[in-house]
Amino acid sequence: MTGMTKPYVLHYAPDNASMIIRLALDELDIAFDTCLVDRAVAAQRSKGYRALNPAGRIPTLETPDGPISETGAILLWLADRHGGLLPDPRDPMRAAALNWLFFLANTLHADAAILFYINRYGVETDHAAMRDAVRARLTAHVALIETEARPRLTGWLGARQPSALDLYLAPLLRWLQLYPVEDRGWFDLAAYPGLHAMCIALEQRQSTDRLCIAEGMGPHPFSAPDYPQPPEGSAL
Ligand SMILES: N[C@@H](CCC(=O)N[C@@H](CS)C(=O)NCC(=O)O)C(=O)O
Repeated sequence: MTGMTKPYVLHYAPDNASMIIRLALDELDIAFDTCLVDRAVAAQRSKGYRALNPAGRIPTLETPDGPISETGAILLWLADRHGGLLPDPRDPMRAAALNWLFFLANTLHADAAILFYINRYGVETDHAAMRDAVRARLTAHVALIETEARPRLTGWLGARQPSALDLYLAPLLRWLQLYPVEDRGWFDLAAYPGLHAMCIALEQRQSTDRLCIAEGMGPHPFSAPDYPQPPEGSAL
């Protein structure tokens, strides 16, 4: 019905972690509204936004149960509420899926954020060494996902129907190829054939097509990404 507010509102910025939640909502066929967080004016730190998410990070999803932030938590909540994105609590695959979901959230994503926001970590004279160390950590994390997680996650990583793990991982792999802008090119997705194939498979989904239109991304946002040209807002 026109004019009615939808129960879900995704606070987003183009090419930010909110794209993971956009994909998840779309894959679950859940109607949602979006509200741009204008990073050009640091709206993520505004009083209004912090009332929803005191940490001042993107995304936040407004739900009938209140606002939720933290990408992994939102994915888990959506899976529990709507099904499909993760194995059910009694499914034997649940253990491995949660293991690697938390690895994505608190290890791969967290370390990637150090590279993306290095100016927030210590003095500039230390940054070159830090970058090298973080790149080595990220390489090891991705290699572990390729060699250890994939075989343990049959049906839940790179399967025909994308899971929360695919939807979280593909954007992370995108960003490793693009950000920080001055560091582009160090990360080679083709070195991880299973993850490369997972990215290509996700690019066949209509959810990815709709994401690319909404956030101004090119035709291969995960396997051969380029910087977005969003219709509104800015990625950085
Ligand atoms: N732990 C948070 C991190 C989210 C995050 O890093 N968001 C970035 C955009 S991708 C952000 O808010 N950046 C703006 C800022 O830190 O000021 C999560 O998992 O959702």
